[in-house]
Amino acid sequence: MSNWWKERIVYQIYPRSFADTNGDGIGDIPGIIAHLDELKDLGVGIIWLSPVYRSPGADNGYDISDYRDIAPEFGTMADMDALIQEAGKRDIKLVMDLVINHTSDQHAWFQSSRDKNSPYRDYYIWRPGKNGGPPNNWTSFFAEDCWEYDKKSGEYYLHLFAKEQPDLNYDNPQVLDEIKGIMRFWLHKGIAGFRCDVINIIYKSSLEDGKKRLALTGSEYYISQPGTHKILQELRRDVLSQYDCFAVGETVFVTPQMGKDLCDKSRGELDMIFSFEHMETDQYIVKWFKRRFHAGRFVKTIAKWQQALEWNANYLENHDQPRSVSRFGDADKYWAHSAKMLCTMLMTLRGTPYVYQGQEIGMTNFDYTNMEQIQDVESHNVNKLAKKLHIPAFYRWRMIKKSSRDNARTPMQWHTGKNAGFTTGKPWLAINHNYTRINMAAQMNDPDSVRSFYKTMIALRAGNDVLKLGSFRLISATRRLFIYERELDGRIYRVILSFSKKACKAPCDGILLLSNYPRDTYDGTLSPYEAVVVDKGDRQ
Ligand code: TEU
Ligand code: CA
Repeated sequence: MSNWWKERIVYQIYPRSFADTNGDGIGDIPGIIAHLDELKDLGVGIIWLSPVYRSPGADNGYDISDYRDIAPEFGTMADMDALIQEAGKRDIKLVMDLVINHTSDQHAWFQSSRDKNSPYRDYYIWRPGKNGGPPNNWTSFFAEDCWEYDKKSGEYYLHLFAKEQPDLNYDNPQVLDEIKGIMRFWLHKGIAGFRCDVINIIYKSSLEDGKKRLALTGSEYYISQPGTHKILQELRRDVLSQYDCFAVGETVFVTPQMGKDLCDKSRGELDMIFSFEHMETDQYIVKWFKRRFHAGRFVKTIAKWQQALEWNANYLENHDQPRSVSRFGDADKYWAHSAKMLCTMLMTLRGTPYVYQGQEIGMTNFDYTNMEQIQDVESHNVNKLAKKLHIPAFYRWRMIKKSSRDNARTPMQWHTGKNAGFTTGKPWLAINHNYTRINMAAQMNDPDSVRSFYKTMIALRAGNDVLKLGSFRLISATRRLFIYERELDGRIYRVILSFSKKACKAPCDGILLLSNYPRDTYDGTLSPYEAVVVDKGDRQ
């Protein structure tokens, strides 16, 4: 089987915010089908679809109540089958989100497990309280306690995310059998793999008290445990290896060594992982305490992962992160140039590039002014917690505005018409007012647009083995410049990226392959946020 997932680029769709076809204000599967031609035109080879399974939506689909059904707001199973088929016709593969650390509390398994005598009791992690409180001192990802007391059973259940997301118990072999069945169900339908949600924390090796931490007390007992490796090997052996598919893991708090282990070919666990270290370079410990973006810290971290892993899942955005142009570029004066520079980096690093919906038109962070406009459960929990800690309202809003996941979840900006063309109804989450300036229609036919640049870069990578398969060599990573080379069979390309608002010097001989400014040759001086790729020819 070929490694087609190394050759293609992935486009992530967050269905709720993509395109609404029935006027209920929520994006849906028919909306995705309606835009497949645009994705094909962009050069997309794989779609990663954020969850569309049946779900009460406490965490926008990351709380699944039926893994074999589609949430009615997104459509029907017939719509889903049509999507797989229509994408297939265009040679676009579909990857589903596999959320198996937890289910929804509305899942039939969980509802049944609330009864102590149920055969499903052991599907989840139930424990009696200790000294009148929860079973241990762990804390959750979403700024809550991670144990919820259930009156009906007189015990607590573990939830590392929201209380509507109880964690599954992987000490019970039946749970893994269920997961295998679900995976086969979707692979049979013709999907091409999975993006595995928080996959490196699924196995909990102990439930004792953890070392007190500012965030995630208890995490030493669940981050990348041997039990998780065992599960992943079993899923590969019994399921993934039977299909032409790939698995990318979302892995939190991974070190390069953990990443290497998870992607080690001889162990056969995952094909690649999303790591987070580069996304954490503009924060202190937790993302709510943002520090000033420092390009040097950022690109040094990217280079470190490029060097450590044989193959990376490269990304600058997803549905949990603020928009990259607002965060790592300049959303004002150099909006287009910095968006194109970031695109150049994404498409020329070694690994599979992931583009998040809207990134290809340079969508920016939201322009909200208050908490009422926010939908995300995580933001609301953090607000509640900060309020309890007597943090003043203006400061809470400042924290949330910068880091809220809703920054990336505002609806797609398709054109200048009503609601940016996203819906004819009331959008579930407010649309950014800048849609009259930043939208797909305006960029589709403008050869100088951010989207056209993405299209060019994707095509360049697709037809170029040096960019696809060449080795990575770091030349320099400073607060202004990120310079590296890709080499294959002696052919060398040098990529020079400026993160500076001023002109910078970086001499290099060779033939200019491309720049995000209009120029025919490279004279060694970069304009603000300029990106150039220089073909240095064959090594002598
Ligand atoms: O995210 C896991 C995760 O750890 C974070 O990125 C998290 O969303 C949070 O922002 C930390 O501050 C995955 C999904 O991508 C996310 O949407 C889900 O909410 C979460 O798992 C639970 O399923
Ligand atoms: Ca809809």
